Amino acid sequence: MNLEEILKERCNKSIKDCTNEELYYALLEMTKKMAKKKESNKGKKKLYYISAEFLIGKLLSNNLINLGIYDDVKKLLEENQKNLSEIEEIEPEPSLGNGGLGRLAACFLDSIATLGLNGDGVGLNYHYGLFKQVFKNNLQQETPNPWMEKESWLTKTDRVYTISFGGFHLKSRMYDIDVTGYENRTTKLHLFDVESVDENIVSENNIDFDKEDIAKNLTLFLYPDDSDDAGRLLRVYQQYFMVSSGARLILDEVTERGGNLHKLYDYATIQINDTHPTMVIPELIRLLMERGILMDEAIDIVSKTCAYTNHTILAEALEKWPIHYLEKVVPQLMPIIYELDNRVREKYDDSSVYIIDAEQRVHMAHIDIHYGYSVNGVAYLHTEILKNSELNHFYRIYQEKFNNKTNGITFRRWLLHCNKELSALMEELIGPGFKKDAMELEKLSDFVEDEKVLDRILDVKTSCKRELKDYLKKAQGIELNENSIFDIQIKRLHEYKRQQMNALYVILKYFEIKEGKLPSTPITVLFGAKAAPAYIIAKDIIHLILCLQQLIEQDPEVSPYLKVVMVENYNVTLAEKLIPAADIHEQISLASKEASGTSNMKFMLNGAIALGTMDGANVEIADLVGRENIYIFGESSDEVIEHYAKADYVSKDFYEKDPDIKRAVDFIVSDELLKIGQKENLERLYHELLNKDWFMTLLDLKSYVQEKERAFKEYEDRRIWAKKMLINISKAGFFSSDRTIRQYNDEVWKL
Ligand code: 26Q
Repeated sequence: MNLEEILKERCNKSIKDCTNEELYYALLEMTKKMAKKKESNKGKKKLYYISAEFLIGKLLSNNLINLGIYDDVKKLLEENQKNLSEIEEIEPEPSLGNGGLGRLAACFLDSIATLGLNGDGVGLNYHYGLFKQVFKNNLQQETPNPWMEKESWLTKTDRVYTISFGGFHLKSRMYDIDVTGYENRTTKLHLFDVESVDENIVSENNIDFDKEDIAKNLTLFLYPDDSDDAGRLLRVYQQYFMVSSGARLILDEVTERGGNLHKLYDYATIQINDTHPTMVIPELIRLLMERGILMDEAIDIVSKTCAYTNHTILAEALEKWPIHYLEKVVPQLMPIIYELDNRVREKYDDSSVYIIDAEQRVHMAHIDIHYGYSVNGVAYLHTEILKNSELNHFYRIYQEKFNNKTNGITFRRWLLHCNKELSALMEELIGPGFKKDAMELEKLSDFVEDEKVLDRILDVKTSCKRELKDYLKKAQGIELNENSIFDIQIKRLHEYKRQQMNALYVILKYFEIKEGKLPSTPITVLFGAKAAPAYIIAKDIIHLILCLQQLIEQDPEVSPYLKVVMVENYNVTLAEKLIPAADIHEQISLASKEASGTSNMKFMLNGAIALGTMDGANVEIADLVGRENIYIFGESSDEVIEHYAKADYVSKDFYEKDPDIKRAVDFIVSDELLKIGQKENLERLYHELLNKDWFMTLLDLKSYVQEKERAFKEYEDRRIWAKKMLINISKAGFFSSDRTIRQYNDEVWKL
């Protein structure tokens, strides 16, 4: 199949005469056909990576790279005066995830395919991904984000199931997306959808819809990672729909392959991505019993088949469903859940490990830990905290189940695709081997004293900054100065991630500039973040940042030296443009709260230097690059955990004893800002910081400011900085998701 033939059939035109849109759909068709022809692994045992989110991002360019035809296609288009980057713009981004957890699942599929493992993804086909963010009056508004068009990466299959809920049934159909591996096999992402879904109940500029009409709405929306009560019930419907469809698929495939359900674990292993798919455990037990297996054995079989990954220690993020929700949505599972709980109660005299608590809530993680064979955290520190504090009572019972799998990222998307210039330079220096074996990046350390190489690395960075500048100018009307320092914080808006601390730094810098203390190099602080629609304080923080952006923009005394930019609708596509352009990346979560982080790895790979706390995978990055090649500040996770235990952190004390902190916090409700922003939002945020500050912003503010100033100062010696960049890149190999997946396979899945 070649492009010309496809175009002839589709619109009877030559490449030259086609619009970019016609070319995009032809390339989509061509790529889909090529991916379908690829082999997949048909080994005896298969992994099912089941996840409520797969944040796959745009697929065209990545698929062309993985199929090994990117350069040829680009050349062919160029010969016909067409530009592949412009064609890529046509593709809508499938935003089928909130952030890290969903993006991780997508990176994992890429690595599973690249390593040629027998493993598929199982999830839901949301018609609207995560909401689209628009700014109006310096406030976030949410609008629907459709991504499915007449033609998309989805292929409709014949697999249909009837899924029963309390009082009604729904028909489920499976759609597939082929996931290409780098110059290797493909695997599949199976996304289930309700046949009766109805997009007509969604209006164009509002994400409210009839939450009661489950048959029409079940797969319409992906839930933001924090939600109101009406939404929560629908989330249970979504979860059960996903796991019941998935469980049947698994049992059917095992049977089709001639497998023996009594030995299900020899044919299948199920990785449960956080607690969202936990109901797969009771559902599989139920289905096995329906097929004649007795309860004892069914529980035993399933316990040897399922493995659980934990992505958070935030208590409020651990799912606990009220029993009456489950009684209403999935009454058929309740006898099994009661039985699972009873068995725990008979064996252990510790109410903290019960499945059903005294308030009649079902703790989903507890089901996973008791009735799965593996429990893993997503970075070294995170797993240690799980073992020693958060899940300590479980660790004492099941030491052998606990293991760490430090997250990783696919280098295909986060280097080869998003930073072609850097990738070409690497190839010139150390050959192409790093594309398949990321550890080969270590060879770059031979060049740390080579001034020519160091200068070229700086040139590549400037070129990426220029590219971002051009893009943001065109797409969002934003003006950037490529000769300023690009200091970037991109991630979901959460108080624990402390975007508010970065904003307070901006305020302090604004004061300094007003007082005539000018930075040697201008500074651009870039943010990208969506707040869950019901997360009030998170939205107030966005408001503060947008107000600061406007204040500084309008002030000719300050704007030449300092710029604040919050990009609109931060998503994977924007990340691919922002990350290569970063000089400094902010990883400033309150220590112990960020399980891993994965953007930290992407930035490192693209030659940016972290400014961060000793949290999540930052700890491992610091170990690898050494303290002279990273900027670390703030209290340790042990210290923070102790503050919580003793309840001895009082933000007002920090505010009162330090005049700089006081002045910065007071500025949130100053006349200058109130003229620009909304009194209600700014005052609420001010009071929150002063009286609650649950994530201890003021605790680390001083050391943060100090370390950031040190970073800016060291930036001035360009060669020394370039050396830090090169060392960061050379040590990034460990964070390839190929390594992570190999470890999962060797230690957990054993495919
Ligand atoms: C729960 C209940 C109701 C509605 C939504 C949710 C929900 C949805 C998504 C809860 C959590 C999430 C996503 C969590 C997440 O992205 N966690 C991140 O996972 C990354 C991959 O392991 C880590 O790197 C991050 O540190 C972690 O925050």
